[in-house]
Amino acid sequence: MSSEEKSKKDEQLDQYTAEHKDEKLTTNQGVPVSHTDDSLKAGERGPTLMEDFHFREKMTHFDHERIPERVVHARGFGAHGFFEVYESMADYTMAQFLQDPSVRTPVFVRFSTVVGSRGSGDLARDVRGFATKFYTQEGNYDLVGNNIPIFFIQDAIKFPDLVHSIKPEPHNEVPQASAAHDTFWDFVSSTPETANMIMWLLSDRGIPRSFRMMEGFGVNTFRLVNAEGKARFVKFHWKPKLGTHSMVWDEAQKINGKDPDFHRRDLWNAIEMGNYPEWEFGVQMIEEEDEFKFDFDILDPTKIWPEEQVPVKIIGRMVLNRNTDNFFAETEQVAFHPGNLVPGIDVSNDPLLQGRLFSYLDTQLIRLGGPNFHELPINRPLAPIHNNQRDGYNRITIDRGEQGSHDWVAYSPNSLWNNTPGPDQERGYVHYQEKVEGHKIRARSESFKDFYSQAKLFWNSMSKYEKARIIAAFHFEVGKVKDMGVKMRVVEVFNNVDGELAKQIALGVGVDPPETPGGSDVTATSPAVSIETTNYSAETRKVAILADDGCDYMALNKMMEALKEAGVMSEVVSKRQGMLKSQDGQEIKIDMSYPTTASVLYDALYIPGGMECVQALMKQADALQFVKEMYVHYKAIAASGQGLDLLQEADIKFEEGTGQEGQVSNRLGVVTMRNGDDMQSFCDTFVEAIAKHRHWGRMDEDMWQASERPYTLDL
Ligand code: HDE
Repeated sequence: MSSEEKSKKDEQLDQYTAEHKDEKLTTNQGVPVSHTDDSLKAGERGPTLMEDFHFREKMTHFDHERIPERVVHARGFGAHGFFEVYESMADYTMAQFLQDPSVRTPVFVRFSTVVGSRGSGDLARDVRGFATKFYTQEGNYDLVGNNIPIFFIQDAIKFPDLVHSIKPEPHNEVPQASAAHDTFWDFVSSTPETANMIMWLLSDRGIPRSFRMMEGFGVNTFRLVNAEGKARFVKFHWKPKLGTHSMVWDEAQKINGKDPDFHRRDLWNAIEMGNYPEWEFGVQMIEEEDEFKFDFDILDPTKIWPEEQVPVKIIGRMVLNRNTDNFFAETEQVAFHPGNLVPGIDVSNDPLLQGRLFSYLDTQLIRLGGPNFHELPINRPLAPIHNNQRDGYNRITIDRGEQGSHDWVAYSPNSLWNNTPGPDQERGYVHYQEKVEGHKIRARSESFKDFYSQAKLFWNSMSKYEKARIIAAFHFEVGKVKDMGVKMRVVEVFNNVDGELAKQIALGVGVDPPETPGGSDVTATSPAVSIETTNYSAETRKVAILADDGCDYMALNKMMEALKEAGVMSEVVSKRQGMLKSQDGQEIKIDMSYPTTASVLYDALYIPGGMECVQALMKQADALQFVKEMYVHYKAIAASGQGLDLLQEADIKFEEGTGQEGQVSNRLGVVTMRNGDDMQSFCDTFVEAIAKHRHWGRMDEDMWQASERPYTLDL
C-alpha cells in the first residue's frame, strides 16, 4: 500500500512501530549491550551474578511474554480496513461516521473461535466472533458480534455457567475446542432456551469455509437515535460479498490436523494478494411503537428478527485491506467492549447486553494489566482524549500542565484551568432517556419463555441436505456424551422442536426415540437463514491440479489461465517438490507435494490428461485419496483426456460428452471432456461448478449407501 493510501489511524500506529534491522543491541533503557551470549559470572565456571542487569532484564521480560488469554474467544485473527456509509443515515442516527458517504472510517476487525485456547485449531465446530472497532471522529465504536445472529442464553448471569460447561472438563482438561462432551450437553438439556442456538451451531454455520465467507451479527438489540432524539430498535448485520459458505465436518476435522491455521492463512493470503474481503453493513429497524407487535420479544437475544418480517436495510460496506504488522501488539492486545458507543447508537434492555456492558471492561483489567489498556496503539481512539484519569499500571501518557507552572490539575471542578476539561454540551454523549419503572426483581419476562418456535422455524427453513448435516452433527456431538440420562434429555428437548428430528437424533446416539413424537406447530419458514440462499462466486477459490511427469501441458496451461481470469487460484500438486516435465518436454513448477498439502485445503480439483502422467497418478494412493476426498466433500472436479481414467480408478461417477456440443459434461460437479478440444467451454463449465461451492446432490447417491446412513434425507 502506498503511503498516501495509509489512513490517519495507520499513521498513528506508525509512531509506535519499531524497526530493529541493522541496529545495535540495547537494553530496554537504551543502554548498548556488548555481549548477550553469556551471563555475568564469578569466573568462567562460577555462579551467575545478581548484578547482571542485562541478564535479569532480558529474562524478566521473557518470563512475562504471555498475557492471560481471553477467557472466551482466545483464538483470534485480525486485520485493518475501512468502513464507508452509502448514504446519510441522519434520519435514523446522529452517529457522525454514518452521515457522509465520502468519509472512510478506519476499522480493525478480530475474528475468533469461542471455546478453544489460543493454540487450538481454526476449524472447530464453534460460534465465530466478528468484532469490529470503528475509529470514528467521535471516538471508538465497537460492534462486538458473532457469525450467528442469536445466543445460547437470555441473561448474562448464565454466561459463566454456559462457558464452564462448554470448556474442557475440569478433571483432565479434555476435550479441547469442542462442545462434544457431557457437561455441555448436560447444560443444554437442562437449559431449553439454548435450543434455537444449538440448531444454528450444529448447522453448517458452525464450520465456516473462511472468515471472508461469514455473516456477522450484532446479536443484541441496540438503538439508533437521531438528532431530534427519536429512537428506533436496531439489529446489525454484516453480509459477505463472497456469500456465506461452510465446510463439511469430516473436512473440518482433517483441516485441523493438516493446517490448523487454515482460516488465518486464508485471510492473510487474501489480503496480501489484494483480494480484499468485503462485507455490506445492514440494519434491521423496529419503531418504538411496534415493540410489542411480534410473536417474540424483540429484546430476547435467543430470537432472530426474521428478515422476511423486518428487512435488512443495507447502508454501507467494510473492506479489510491491511494485515497486521505484529500479531501480539494488535490482534492480541486489542480490547473490544460493547459499551464503546458513540452518540446516535445506544443500548436496549436486552438482559444479555446489559451484562456484557459490565464484563468486557472488567475482563480487560486483568488481561491487559490495569486500567490503561486504552493507551495501547491498537486501542487508542483517533479522537483526542482529555480527562482527569491518571496513573495506574502501564501508564503511557505523560500528563502535564503548563511548562514551569504549578497549575497541574486532575480534578473537577477546578479554577486553575477554568474548569477544563469540561463537559461538551453540544457533542457529548447523552444516554437515551427511556422510561423505566417496576419492582426490583430477579425474574424472567413471560415474553421470553417460548424456547421452541424459532428453533422450529430454523428447522423448517433448511433444505433436506442441510437437515441431514444437522442430524449428523447431533450424532457426533451427542454421540460423544457418556451419560445416558443426558443423551435422553437432549432428545426430549429437541422433541419439543420437531418430533422427526428428535427421532433421528435418538437413532444415532443409542437411545430410544420419544414415545410420543412432539414438536412445535410452527409451519413458517425464513429462507434467509438457509445459507443455500447466499451469493455464489468462484472468485478467490483455490484449485489443486494433480499432475506428474508426462502431463498435457497445453490443457494444464489453458486451465491455469482460465482460472486466473476468473479470479481463481491454482496450485500444481504432485508426489514431490521441484519441476515436472510435460509430455512435450515443457517444465512445470510443482507448488505443493502430497506431504505438504491435502485435498481438504482446496475448493476444487483438476486432473489434466497425458498418458504417462495419469498412469503414474493411478498408482499413487495419495492421488486416489485426493480425488475421492474431493468427491465425498462435494467439491467440483474437472478432468480432461486421460485424466478421466483417474476418476474411474477412484470410483467416481461421471458422464462422457453429454454437455456443450457433446464435448463437455457436468454430472453433479464432475466436469469432464474425454476427446474434445473445446477447452474454453470446459474451463467455463468448471468455473461455474466451482462457484456452486458444493454439489450436495451427491448426498442422494447410491455410493452413500442410503439404507446404511444413520440419518434420512426424507424430512
Ligand atoms: Fe462476549 N466476551 N460475552 N459475546 N465476546 C468476551 O471479552 C461476555 C457474547 C464476543 O475479539 C470477553 O475481551 C458475556 C455475545 C466477541 O477480542 C468477555 C456474555 C456475543 C468476543 C465476554 C457474552 C459476544 C467476546 C472475553 C453474555 C455476540 C471477542 C475477552 C452476556 C454478540 C472479542 C474479552 C475479541 C469476548 C463476555 C456473550 C461476542 C469475558 C458476559 C452474545 C466477538 O468479556
